[in-house]
Amino acid sequence: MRYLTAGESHGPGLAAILDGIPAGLEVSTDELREELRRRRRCYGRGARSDIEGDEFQITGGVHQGKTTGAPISVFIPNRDYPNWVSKHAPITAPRPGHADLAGAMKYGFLDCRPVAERASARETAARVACGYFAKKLLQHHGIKVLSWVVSIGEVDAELPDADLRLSNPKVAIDLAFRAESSPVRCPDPAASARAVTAIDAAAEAGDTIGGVMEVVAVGTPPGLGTHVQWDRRLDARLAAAIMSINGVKAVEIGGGFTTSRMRGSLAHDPIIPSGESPVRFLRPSNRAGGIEGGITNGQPVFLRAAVKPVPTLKNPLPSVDLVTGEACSAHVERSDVCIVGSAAVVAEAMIALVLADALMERYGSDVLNGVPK
Ligand code: EPS
Repeated sequence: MRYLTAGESHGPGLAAILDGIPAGLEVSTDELREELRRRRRCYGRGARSDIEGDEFQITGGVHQGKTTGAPISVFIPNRDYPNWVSKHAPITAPRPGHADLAGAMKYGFLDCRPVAERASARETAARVACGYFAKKLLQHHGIKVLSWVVSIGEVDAELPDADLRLSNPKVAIDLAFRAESSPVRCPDPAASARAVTAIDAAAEAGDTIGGVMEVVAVGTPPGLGTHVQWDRRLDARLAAAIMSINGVKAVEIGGGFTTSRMRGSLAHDPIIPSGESPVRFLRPSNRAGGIEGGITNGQPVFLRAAVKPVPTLKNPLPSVDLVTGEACSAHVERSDVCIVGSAAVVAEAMIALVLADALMERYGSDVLNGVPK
């Protein structure tokens, strides 16, 4: 399975092509619309999320509500485009933390606008569109990808113990369910309210705020990914997929950094016979995050990721004007104050795309029934 996106933040729109979804998968435009809405709607997003409706056109690969096996193509027009067509809005004062400066140096621009336009997290709408089809394929095989936010700035949610979140699918399903009704995708209502206050305070100060999210795939069969080559290890592929999300600066799998402080006898998940014949294996904990040796082991696949604060600041940091070489303040424009909840929805899409790819690698077929249940 492979996919590409194209398009700029304020250009005519975003395009995505997803290749490798088998024929016969039932899909629905209402469900895809809802996925795009989940990404767009999150407290802390800027005015742009009110402008964009993320209406889309499916222009290939789906016929009468079912995939055909051909590449799926989706186009998401930008409603804000007409307001930018005649606007010449150069960015000559790169924003620290943004792609502006690194991109300008790489491509030899004195105006960072072309970099900023493509580096914009607007692009993640196209990834969520691709992720929808991957999620549907996984769902067909009993796999669900879920997410929630555990902290915004210094506001920590009170959640069930990490060991339970890692290993118990019911706990994960409940947390993700509760996250759906939070404005910041945080399952703890009290922390959610404090996060909203923290976002308002950051906005008031012309500042921005980051956070931490968790993503889990429940129902994952054993045997996805492999230890035999570094780039086919599933943990490497999942980490790369999450790290590619705009603003993500750290990824952990399972117990992650916490296990580094434990002795091996506590860090690893014992293997216990189930008492059934043929024997099945019980794992009383899941600090491995569902992956050992780069291969899924049948436990929930669990990731945690840190999202940095958005680099566009109303109260800007020092910068240098690329044209004059003089010290100045970084470029200021309309942006988001907090994107963590939206990033969690994008993370679901990215994880779904990696898992669907790995599932097709192992059991792939032109048609849906190629994968044993
Ligand atoms: C973004 C800046 C904002 C966000 C945009 C990402 O756009 P604008 O500068 O037009 O206000 O709204 O995100 C989206 C439009 C989206 O759909 O996620 C940025 O600089 O990354």
